[in-house]
Amino acid sequence: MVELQSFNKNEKPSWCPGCGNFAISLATKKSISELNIKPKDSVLVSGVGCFAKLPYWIKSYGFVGLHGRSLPVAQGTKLANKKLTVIAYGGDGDGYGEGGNHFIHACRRNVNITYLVHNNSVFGLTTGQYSPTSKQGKVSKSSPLGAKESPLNPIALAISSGAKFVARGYAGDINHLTGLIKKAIQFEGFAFIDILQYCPSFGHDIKYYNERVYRLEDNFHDSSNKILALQKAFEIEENKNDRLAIGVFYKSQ
Ligand SMILES: Cc1ncc(C[n+]2csc(CCOP(=O)(O)OP(=O)(O)O)c2C)c(N)n1
Ligand SMILES: [Mg+2]
Repeated sequence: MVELQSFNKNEKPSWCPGCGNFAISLATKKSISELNIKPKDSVLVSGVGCFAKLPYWIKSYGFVGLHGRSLPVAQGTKLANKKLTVIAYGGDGDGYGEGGNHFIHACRRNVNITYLVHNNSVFGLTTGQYSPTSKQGKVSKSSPLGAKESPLNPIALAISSGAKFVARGYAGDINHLTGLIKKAIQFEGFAFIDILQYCPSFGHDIKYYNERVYRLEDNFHDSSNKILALQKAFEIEENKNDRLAIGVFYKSQ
């Protein structure tokens, strides 16, 4: 039995009070310990952003790399030692902007790692510029007249790029997120989870997400059907009530 406490460190995280990163960090520790994986057998790899500090504060092996480049390091780590549990972390800016190309090809390549993207819809560390997942019209320091681009759809992009485990989690539902991360780690191949993350300083608050998030599991979604999964993925662009589904959209093995 591996205790959750064995992943704890003494240093206190420097994230803002109320940041969704605390919940994602806890869900990571819960998932790994509940799967009986020891700190010495786990490697957490990140890039650059607020999210990217996560490996500092979890007792395991860790690598904080370049902006948008966690995936090449994580895939290389796994290829060098297949016994390790490797989790790569991205931000919506880091992973979908700067690292977008790595994301597409990691989906195709299907190396057996887990990829968690902390999606707060802003460049948080650089104080709130609009990001690839910000809504059209978002007013920010870098888009004073409103963002012109339409937002990227990470779930649809992953499915159409060949990923075989594609899910969306929510930082405000730690038990559900822990369940998803455990499934992703157990999946034999590249497993991707886009995680909705509240950002009290620059993005949406927890209330915004609580009003919109619902569980796919409660809606009889068939995650083995790629077309249905894509249809669900596009719901975010079409639904008027702004509902945000969480759960496994697509899984094929
Ligand atoms: C190549 C490169 N470009 C830009 C930056 C500046 N930079 C540092 S953090 C960051 C934003 C990160 O945003 P995101 O990935 O969404 O993570 P968050 O801070 O929101 O967790 C940027 C643009 C950098 N460090 N390196
Ligand atoms: Mg971000």
